[in-house]
Amino acid sequence: MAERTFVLLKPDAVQRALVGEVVGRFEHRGLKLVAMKMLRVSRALGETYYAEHKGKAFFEPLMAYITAGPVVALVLEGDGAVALVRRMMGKTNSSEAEPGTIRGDLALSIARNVIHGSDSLESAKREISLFFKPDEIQAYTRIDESWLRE
Ligand code: IDP
Ligand code: MG
Repeated sequence: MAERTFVLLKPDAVQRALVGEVVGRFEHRGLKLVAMKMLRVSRALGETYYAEHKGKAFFEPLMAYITAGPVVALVLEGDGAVALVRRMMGKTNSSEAEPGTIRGDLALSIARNVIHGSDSLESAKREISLFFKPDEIQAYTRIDESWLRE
């Protein structure tokens, strides 16, 4: 199976109408969209999802942000998907993210940075299972797949 990664378009992405722009970048790069849903992150889900940041100074603002409005969760599939999505996202601190990256083109601050993407294969597995049931992930062949690699 091709590598899978988890992406969350955060509440600012939805409010700023950036969902199509960001999903389009992944589609155009060749990553396959295999799951997508809009939902509201509850406090409980937010705490589990961001457990690694519990106790940090920005944890409470982060909880307020991530639960503030609807989000869009995605699973993307492709060769090296985890690292590729991280590179396409750019640095956490959007004011330092390179132009051409999602954060570098679409955001200005470290706190409101549009997108989350898994930072490792292990995180991807954990995050996908937090947001999706196995039967919500689609298996299909994209019509351009034979053109994406030699
Ligand atoms: P990442 O999203 O690039 O993986 P993490 O360090 O895992 O970055 O932080 C998770 C999220 O917490 C960030 O995307 C951002 O929304 C928020 N965050 C991280 N560091 C800060 C900070 O110093 N101030 C405010 N928010 C932060
Ligand atoms: Mg992270």
